[in-house]
Amino acid sequence: MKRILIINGPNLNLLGKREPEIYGHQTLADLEKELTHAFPELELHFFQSNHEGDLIDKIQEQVGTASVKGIVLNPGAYTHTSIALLDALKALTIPVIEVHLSNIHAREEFRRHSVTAQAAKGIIAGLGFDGYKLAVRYLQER
Ligand code: CA2
Repeated sequence: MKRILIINGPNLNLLGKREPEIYGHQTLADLEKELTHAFPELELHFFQSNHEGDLIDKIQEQVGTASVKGIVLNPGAYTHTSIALLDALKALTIPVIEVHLSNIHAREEFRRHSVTAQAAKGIIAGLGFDGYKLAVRYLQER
């Protein structure tokens, strides 16, 4: 069975609990439920951390193993700052799709640049949970 890893970065554990006007009313648990329901034929693994080093460790676990076919990554605010995360992503040979719930290009200036996108196969921003579904679908079909 095809295994896909979905990684969410800092503060995404707060989804649905604050700032619903930007991130909606649904929680991270809702996202995981929706994806699991939408892709019964896939083995989806979920990981969320507020810590840069833990995210890097999780990415490094995938280096040199063929067990995961691809990663859907929302790096949260590390998107805009983390060269360490970028370096970890560059060591991967599997595809990474970067996803953002909000349209980062329509927000504050500091959110318009993604440091990590350089290592991504593609990026999806602004489509909420649908962005994760499209990313998983892409990894499933490629
Ligand atoms: O739009 C996205 O998915 C972001 O990656 C979300 C990050 C933000 O820093 C990025 O610029 C864009 C923030 C994570 C969610 O933060 C929350 C804070 C309070 C309540 C709910 C979510």
